[in-house]
Amino acid sequence: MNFSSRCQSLHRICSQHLHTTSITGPRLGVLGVKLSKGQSKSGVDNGPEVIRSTNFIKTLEKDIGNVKRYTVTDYGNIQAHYPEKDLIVKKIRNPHAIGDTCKQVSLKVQDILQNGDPVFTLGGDHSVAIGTIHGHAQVQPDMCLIWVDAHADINTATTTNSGSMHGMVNSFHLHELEPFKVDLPGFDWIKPSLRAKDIVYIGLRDVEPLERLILEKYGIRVFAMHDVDRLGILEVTKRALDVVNPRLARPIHVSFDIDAYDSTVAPSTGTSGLLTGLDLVEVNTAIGSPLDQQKTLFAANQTLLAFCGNNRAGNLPLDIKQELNNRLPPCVGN
Ligand SMILES: [Mn+2]
Repeated sequence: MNFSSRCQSLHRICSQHLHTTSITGPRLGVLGVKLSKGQSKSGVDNGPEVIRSTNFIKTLEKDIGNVKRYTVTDYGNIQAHYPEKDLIVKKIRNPHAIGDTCKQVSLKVQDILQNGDPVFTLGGDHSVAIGTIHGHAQVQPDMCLIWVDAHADINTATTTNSGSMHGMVNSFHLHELEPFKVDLPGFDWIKPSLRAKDIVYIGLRDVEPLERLILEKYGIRVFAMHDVDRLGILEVTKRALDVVNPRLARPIHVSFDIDAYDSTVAPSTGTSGLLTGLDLVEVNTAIGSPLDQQKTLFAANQTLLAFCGNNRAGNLPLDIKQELNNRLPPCVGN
């Protein structure tokens, strides 16, 4: 099974627990965030454009067979706000820019959710999730977080080696790490909104020693890449949901770093109705050969569609009963 059909299986499992059918189909809000200073490479701020260029919105609105056609609202982009002189505080780079931008992101995510649309946020680097998750939690305080990534992104301002804020996102969200908070310019607005039990990781394969310490000390559950290899992504996803959302009663935020994909394994997850926030981040087509770029964009496109229930093995037509009755001969031998 390819990763996309695995997502589809999960979508189906979750759909059985929910009433999902409606004539107009589900709604979806798309938001781009052109933020790149949470890490050091340029190009990732073009993520929203290049991901949109894969036409996933058009596909969701028109082409996915029996998966209900989505009503998509594109809320445009949030431009990063870069103060003229940013500070390096305790070796943290560009905190002011990231703090100010993520505040805008949080407020926009709140607006969109209150408008009734789940939010798919296109990064930008992973620091955008400081804003998306905060915003999501303000509107749906009982949400849980599934973090799909090669990295844990849970460094605090004191444990970080690189000083890059895309590796510190979850330390802003966890109550347990509040005592380690360092005052950074641009971050006076943020308060933790999750507990360690509300977050689960999938796909880790590059975790720093002090991050490992944080994960173990607070009992944060991790399904590393070797668990995905051993158990398969569908089983891992079921178990991960069982950790944070055993009755499938809580809204879900998935934060998906494209670097979770490696050459052999492509983890993903998907639900219907419960998934009210998704980030797709770190897509940087300024890196790699044209073929690398094409592959990355294809992965980005298929990931977004899979989270909406698309199956690369094919989707049955809309209104399947009528189609079968009208167009197909009866099945012989039954
Ligand atoms: Mn990340």
